Amino acid sequence: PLSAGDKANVKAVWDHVKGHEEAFGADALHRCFKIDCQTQTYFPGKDLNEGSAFLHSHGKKVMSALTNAVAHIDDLEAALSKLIDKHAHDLMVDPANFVLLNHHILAVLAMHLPQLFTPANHRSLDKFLHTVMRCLISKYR
Ligand code: ZNH
Repeated sequence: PLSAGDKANVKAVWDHVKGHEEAFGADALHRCFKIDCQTQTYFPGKDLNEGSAFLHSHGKKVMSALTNAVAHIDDLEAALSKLIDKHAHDLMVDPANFVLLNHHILAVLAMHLPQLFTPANHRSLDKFLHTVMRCLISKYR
């Protein structure tokens, strides 16, 4: 579980993510599709090339969902409830793909916010993304 210190670390980093959801999200998705090609299979017919309108709009949605999760970090299940249902019932994304995307989100944060990417913040961000993933897959069966 996230400690009070983890929550403070995540909030401190996310203050610097706010306003960059689209750019950071597009970068993370681009890396995910390029490096872990199997994740592309969930997006048939979408333009997944660097800089595409889809990468930007979907990247913004994913990162903005995380911004909202950080704002409600004490009540993640409520904050994510719509997305929990959508991922469990409509999308059925294999949990392994969340691990992959989380990794690329961390890489993007490390590159864009290097001074904030201390070992302690890295660990808290990793725990946070893992907790979000656990939530999003909690209704799978
Ligand atoms: Zn997901 C969708 C978030 C992961 C796949 N997503 C989505 C959305 C959001 C999200 C916000 C939108 C919704 C609406 O519109 O309603 N995701 C998210 C997050 C995460 C995720 C936060 C983590 C962190 N996903 C994921 C993965 C995958 C996915 C990993 C695979 C690979 N999603 C998806 C899809 C979709 C989504 C397919 C749909 C899209 C379209 O159609 O547009």
